[in-house]
Amino acid sequence: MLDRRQLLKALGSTSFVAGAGALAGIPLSAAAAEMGMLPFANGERPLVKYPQKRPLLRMTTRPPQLETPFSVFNEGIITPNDAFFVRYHLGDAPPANLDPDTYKFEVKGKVNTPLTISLNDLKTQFQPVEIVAVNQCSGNSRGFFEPRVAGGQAGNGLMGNARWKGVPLKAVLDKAGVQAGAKYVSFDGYDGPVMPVTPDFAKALEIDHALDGEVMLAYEMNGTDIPILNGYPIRLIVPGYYGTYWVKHISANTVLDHELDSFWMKTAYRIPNNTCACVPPGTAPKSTTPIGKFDVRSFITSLSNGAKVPAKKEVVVKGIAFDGGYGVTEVALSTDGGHTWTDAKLGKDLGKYSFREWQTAVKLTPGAHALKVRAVNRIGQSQPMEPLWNPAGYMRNVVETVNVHAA
Ligand SMILES: Nc1nc2c(c(=O)[nH]1)N[C@H]1C(S)=C(S)[C@@H](COP(=O)(O)O)O[C@H]1N2
Ligand SMILES: [Mo]
Repeated sequence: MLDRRQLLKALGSTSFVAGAGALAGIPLSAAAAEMGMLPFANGERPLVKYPQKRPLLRMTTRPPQLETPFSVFNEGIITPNDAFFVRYHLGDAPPANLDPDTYKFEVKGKVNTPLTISLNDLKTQFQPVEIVAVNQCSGNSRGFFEPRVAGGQAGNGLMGNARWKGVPLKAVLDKAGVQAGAKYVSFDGYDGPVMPVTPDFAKALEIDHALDGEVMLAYEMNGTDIPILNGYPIRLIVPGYYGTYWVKHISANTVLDHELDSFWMKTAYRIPNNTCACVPPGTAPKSTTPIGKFDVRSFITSLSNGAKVPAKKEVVVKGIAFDGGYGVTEVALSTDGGHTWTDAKLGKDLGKYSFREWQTAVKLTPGAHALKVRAVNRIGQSQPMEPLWNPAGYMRNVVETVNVHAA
């Protein structure tokens, strides 16, 4: 096993691959030889093994950005830490010097008592809570956009579901004493840009959201330390909201009496300001608003496109569904391209922010079948049959199709 300090050193070095490759037991160059294929033009990605990770589909090298191979989602509804996707914006990530003994973050701004909290303080001075919640990048599935759009060309693997343990942000803010007139809380992490002109990554939530008791400063993921690449030692959990708000390696929480004037709030991560968050393909929205909660999604995980299945025999089809936290109440499967639908059986409920497993048995006549899956949540939101489009390639949630051949 690698020592944590060695890992931190390797991950923090500017030449990540060289640094990590120098560590004993990580056959980086050998693992990188294998290729994965995402189902769109230019979808070839090397499967690369990073520290604390199994081989994942590498999107970029600096910063490391890794996509989860889709087959992982058929292994169970909790995504293992070593398979969880990795997304960063800035070249200098992950940060160096994440020493658990000296790590601390600040609580400042419009508070009565500014605080500096160490990792040990967070673990020992507050009551811990747990929640199972999906983290999904706004640009998950961007590679499927037609016409194509700029940004990380991801398949469906920029999502994952984990059990997070930590302290409600509310408990920490209450201890500092939020002052009257507070409107937002902004979050900063220890990673930074390589060039001073690049805007640092910072995000903000409205004060009521930050104080809802669910937003969490997490220090454990699936019963163990959060992997370095997923925000060690402390990251923000914003259940139901896109990953952009889930700031990693938290360095400061700042209570503001005004909107955060950051590139990452004002320019990036905005969606068309309408109910579908969409515009006609190739056009620009008239006005935009910050991205918020997940829309409803569902996937078949047990069969992949082009699969051969036995005809006239029961085949169990299974998959996952999730939404922005109202809870999935219904999943239906079609074996005839969406003409008729059969309700699937929902699996164990790990909470309204978790993946929900579903399954149903089908019998197929010999020949080609387009299997489609569609979920509905507690407030009746569902998925469109045709993909919606927006210029940033966010929030894809079309009814997915898996083409199989029964014989
Ligand atoms: N410090 C920091 N936190 C960050 C980011 C970042 O670049 N720096 N990217 C965000 C984005 S856009 C996403 S989708 C999630 C991804 O979380 P993961 O890498 O643990 O999967 O982290 C978020 N938190
Ligand atoms: Mo993201």
